[in-house]
Amino acid sequence: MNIVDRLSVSGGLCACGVCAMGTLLSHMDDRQRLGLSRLIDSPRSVLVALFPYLTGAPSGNLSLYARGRDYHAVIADRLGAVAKAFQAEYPDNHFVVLADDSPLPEVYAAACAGLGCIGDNGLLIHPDYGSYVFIGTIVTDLDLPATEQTPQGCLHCGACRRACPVELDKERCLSALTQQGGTLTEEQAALVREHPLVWGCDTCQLVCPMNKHAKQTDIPDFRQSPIDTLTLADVDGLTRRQFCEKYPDRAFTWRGPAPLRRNLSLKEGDNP
Ligand code: B12
Ligand code: SF4
Ligand code: SF4
Repeated sequence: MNIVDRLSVSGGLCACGVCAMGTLLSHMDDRQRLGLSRLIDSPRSVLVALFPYLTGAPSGNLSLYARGRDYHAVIADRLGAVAKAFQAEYPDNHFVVLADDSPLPEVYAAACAGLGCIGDNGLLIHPDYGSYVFIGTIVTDLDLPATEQTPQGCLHCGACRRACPVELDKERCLSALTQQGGTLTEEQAALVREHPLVWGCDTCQLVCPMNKHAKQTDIPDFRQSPIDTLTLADVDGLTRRQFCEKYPDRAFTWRGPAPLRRNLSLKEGDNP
């Protein structure tokens, strides 16, 4: 069994591939290259794994990505165990697990590893799971053959751009706006008030035809004890510590309760 199949089997993953570091480096700026050089000497290959997270109907006011266990922890657990096994087998090589907080342009890495296409909404779209996938990587100084396959591309149908409240302007993206701290401008506050969610944004994914028949995830961490909705009463009066204790291991806790309190107040009619 080759290393990609082993990653897939031992990590319980459905979609894995390899991107040659040389190809990825040509899409990285100096800051990203410097960040990578601090993590590993002479990186040669990037093993890329997708973690589907769709569990069911989209009702609720939290983004679909933030409803189950925090994906950073899920990816660290799963890819960490695989990297440990590889390390034992290749003691002279190095294996660094990364997810999200990573110098790698992960969407591009996943496309380069043959796992999907990049949609006009900036997201990686897998043929079966659509864009409802997280991306995790293992960077290694082992030379691995790159995966060669070209999945179906984005239809360029324009549905995501038409549905997006900010015309896919990533500087004004509602995902960022709902997660950032501080006071919002009037224009920003109006956008949040009209937005269906209080954390994250799924609009450009919900309208994407390539997500119409997206398969649901089998990963138990994303299926168990989902939190779909929060109310102001859930977060009001909590210190950051109390908030993190009340909602441990969730992707919506890292900024503390303030952005959620502000967003919920805007939507429930109070002055934040
Ligand atoms: C920063 C970031 C964001 C920022 C983007 C801010 C900005 N000004 O660029 C914000 C908070 C908006 C964001 C939102 C989301 N993100 Co994000 N994000 C990242 C992160 C950490 C870095 C991306 C980046 O800036 N790379 C560096 C720049 C230089 O790369 P780039 O080639 O110029 O462009 C990247 C992005 O700008 C983005 N992009 C490209 N075009 C567009 C267009 C729009 C409108 C937006 C918003 C983004 C976008 O995709 C490129 C590849 O990463 C990556 C993880 C990673 N390390 O790659 C996750 C990542 C891209 N995000 C992810 C997710 C899940 C989301 C959300 C779906 C969460 C949500 N439901 O609210 C939204 C989707 C928004 C969207 N349409 O892309 C996943 C994507 C999985 C997938 N299927 O592709 C990633 C890969 C994290 C992970 N490990 O799974 N994100
Ligand atoms: S909505 Fe259409 S244009 Fe946007 S990512 Fe999906 S297929 Fe591509
Ligand atoms: S996540 Fe929301 S605001 Fe951001 S690009 Fe997609 S639809 Fe637009």
